Amino acid sequence: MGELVTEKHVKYILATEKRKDDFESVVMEHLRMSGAYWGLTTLDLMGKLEAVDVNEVVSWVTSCQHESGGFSGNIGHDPHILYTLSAVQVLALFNKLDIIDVDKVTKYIVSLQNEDGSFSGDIWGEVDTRFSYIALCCLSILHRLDKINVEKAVKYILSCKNMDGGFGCTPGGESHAGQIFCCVGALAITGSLDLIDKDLLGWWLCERQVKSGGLNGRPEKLPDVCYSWWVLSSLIMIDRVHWINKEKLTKFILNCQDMENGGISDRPEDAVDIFHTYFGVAGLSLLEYPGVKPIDPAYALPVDVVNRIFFNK
Ligand code: GRG
Ligand code: ZN
Repeated sequence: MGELVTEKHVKYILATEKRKDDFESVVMEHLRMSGAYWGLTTLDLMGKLEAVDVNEVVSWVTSCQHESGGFSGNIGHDPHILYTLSAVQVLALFNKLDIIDVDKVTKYIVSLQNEDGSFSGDIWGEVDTRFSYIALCCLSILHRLDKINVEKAVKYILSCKNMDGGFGCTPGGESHAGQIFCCVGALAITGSLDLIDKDLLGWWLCERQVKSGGLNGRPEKLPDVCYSWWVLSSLIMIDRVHWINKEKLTKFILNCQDMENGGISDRPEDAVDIFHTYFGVAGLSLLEYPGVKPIDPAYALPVDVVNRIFFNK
């Protein structure tokens, strides 16, 4: 196992941001806004955000905003709450939130809340606790949480809680670490973490660590670097991170690096991608790996960015 090869990862990310015609970029076309958030947040965590052209990124983000107030994954695509959060997060990284019409974005998110407190992802109506997290996170960053019914939003999230302590995507849905991050994050943002049975959920989460040190997303599944984020951030928010072996997890993530060309994969020897590169570095940040900036487990942004948003520091 080697160290974190920061310079190689920086090179890999910068090249990914520029590529337009290979397989990965074609697959990424419609979700480029999230790709930008993953890549840029990773650069920031490694202290290398200045390597990108701020104006170029910001003007592209702006051109993805629609009349409804929502953002799309790329120019010419339809708006979705997923890309609206990514756009707001990218602007937050660059301290450029003042260039957007906050009321317009707020109106878009408010329009997606349903009578039962849940949120749809876009006008087509799919409901998922992912969208509850995104709505709450986005409005909180924009200081507009008071514009939705937070009490109902929290009630809906609690209706997705299972007997095992975990959460699913809708009521009765199987517990999955990704959905758990969304529900715990949403409860953290709304100051409702006291509504969670922390020991029960902490037990389910720490059982995600397998022999290799990696974490899986559900019982009997393979470990995957992205769960270093979904599981670890949740454990931190409920104050149970000491229930896993941090050293073994650090080693697992470092073993998933492409030591030659940069980038991190889902598990050792697999092909790297920008998504797992982000979750690997973000995971190392939560593990307090030296040289990586701390990340906020609820907002998924560097702590200094979150402090700037809420404390004007
Ligand atoms: C700002 C970090 C951040 C997130 C925004 C999009 C979102 C909010 C959250 C997604 C949460 C989620 C459901 C993550 C899971 C992603 C994933 C790896 C799904 C794969 O599921 P399976 O069943 O894989 O294909 P397993 O690992 O179970 O075999
Ligand atoms: Zn994964």
